[in-house]
Amino acid sequence: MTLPLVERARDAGARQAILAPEGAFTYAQLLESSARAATRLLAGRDHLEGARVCFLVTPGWDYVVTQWAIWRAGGIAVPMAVSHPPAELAHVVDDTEPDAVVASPDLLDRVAGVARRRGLPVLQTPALLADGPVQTLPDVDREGPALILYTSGTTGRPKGAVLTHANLAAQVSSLSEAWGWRDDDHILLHLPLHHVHGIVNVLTCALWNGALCQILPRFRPVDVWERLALGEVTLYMAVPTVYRRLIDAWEGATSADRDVWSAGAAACRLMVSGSAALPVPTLERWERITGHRLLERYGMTEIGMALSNPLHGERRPGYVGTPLPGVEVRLVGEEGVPVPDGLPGEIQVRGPTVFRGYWRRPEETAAAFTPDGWFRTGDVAVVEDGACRILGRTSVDILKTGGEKISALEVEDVLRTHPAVVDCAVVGVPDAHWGERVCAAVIRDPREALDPGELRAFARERLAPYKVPKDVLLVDELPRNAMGKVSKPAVRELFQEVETP
Ligand code: MLC
Ligand code: AMP
Repeated sequence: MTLPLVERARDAGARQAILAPEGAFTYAQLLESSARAATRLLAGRDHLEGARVCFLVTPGWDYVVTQWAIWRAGGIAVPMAVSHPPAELAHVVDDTEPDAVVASPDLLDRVAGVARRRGLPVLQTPALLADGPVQTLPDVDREGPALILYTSGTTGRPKGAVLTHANLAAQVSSLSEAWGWRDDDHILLHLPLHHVHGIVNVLTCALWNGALCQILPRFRPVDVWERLALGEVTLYMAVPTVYRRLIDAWEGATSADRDVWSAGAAACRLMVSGSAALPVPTLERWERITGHRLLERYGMTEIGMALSNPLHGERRPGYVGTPLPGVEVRLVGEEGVPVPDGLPGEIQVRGPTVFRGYWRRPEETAAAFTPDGWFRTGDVAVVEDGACRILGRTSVDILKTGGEKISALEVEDVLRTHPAVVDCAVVGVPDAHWGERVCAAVIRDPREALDPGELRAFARERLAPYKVPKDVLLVDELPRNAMGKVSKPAVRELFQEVETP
């Protein structure tokens, strides 16, 4: 059958869909261009039959057309991060075993090597989007996989979370209802387009609703303020670090700019924060500057969004609200039974928004669910006066920095491959700017020289930039508990805590 997203785009026809560095485009143009690109991807076949297509494309029109083309051809879209070095991209390509790789010309170098080693064709976006014939496109199974998003877990390298078309439809329907999406909405998008936040909450929600999505290729605070200042943007969504940077930029601006920026932002109908805990001082400063009380919500790659403060009604600072429409949420204690209000429990989620499983990892998928089908998030929360407050995570080895999830163990594994590193421990240290700052305590081989800057450069070649420890401390030994296990809380104390001003 035709995907509901595509059906709905037909209804939106002449409306503007995308405003991007490449220009302004209607829904009709999106349908036409993605049909042409789908035909190219099919290369004479009737259906991609769930073949993976990895794409490394600069956020903008080309990105959207590529993603829709993969879906319309019956493939699984695997968006890759434009900030990642070749080693991280190679992991995604090796793990998904795609049929083809699509790349923007200026990003081609990063994936050309792995594609060549695997004998994969690389299509560049100008060729993919060029004029050409359109064939009859296949029926796409709504229950079939649509998207693989890579996410860090406690063990090993990042895993691919498989979301079906039905998952995506359930997620966008839920958010559309909860946040009152309309076809005259206009949203600004600068979040990375390899995560659920940017892809689902912003881009796909906009296109599902016949709204306009304005894409900035990267985040620059002044660019965002200048767009908001025009008073045309109705919706804005970002992570707490972004709000913090926007506040800093506003505070550094002239009073004339401040007035125009604040007035424009006030014209927005809704501003949302998520992907990490929103510090109450950030919420309060943003409210003073723009008049908006940020709507904080809670989600995860594997489940989309689960909890949200209300569109209308009280948004309590420090709380993430109540379950979204169609999402079942419960808090479960250590004994595996739901806890009453007021007691902490792990957030578990069930329903049509929850992903199908990790790509080709049946054991990890099985371990992520309870026997009766609830997804274990690993986040701990408490219900107080009817709303959820997030207390933390069950694992000290999962960090969040600037909205990006990181496995401390993955970073440690990479650091240990450096010839001068005997052992190390990676921790997240509370940080006013990043939420948590990635820090590494390292034991050096006394026979080898090791400069922290050089170790960071070593890590930068192998890991996404946000995984590279910001602070590296050389130590003689790592603090251990009575069992001889490294004590992460004690490691954290080795790093000076940065005070929130
Ligand atoms: C960049 N850097 C980071 C970082 N992003 N360091 C720690 N954490 C991050 N998130 C590093 C860069 O490598 C660089 O290091 C230095 O910080 C400055 O880089 P920058 O170029 O100025 O950063 P910028 O591009 O502005 O990125 C910051 C950011 C970005 C906050 C805008 O990280 C971002 O867009 N984050 C959002 C991620 C997101 O969408 N998460 C949603 C996941 S889904 P150096 O050493 O070179 O100076 C999810 C589910 C849900 O969580 O609920 O939504
Ligand atoms: P990811 O795996 O990148 O999708 O990140 C999901 C994680 O982000 C969740 O498991 C939470 O730990 C965290 N998170 C998302 N939203 C919030 C929020 N509003 N408050 C606190 N943590 C959040």
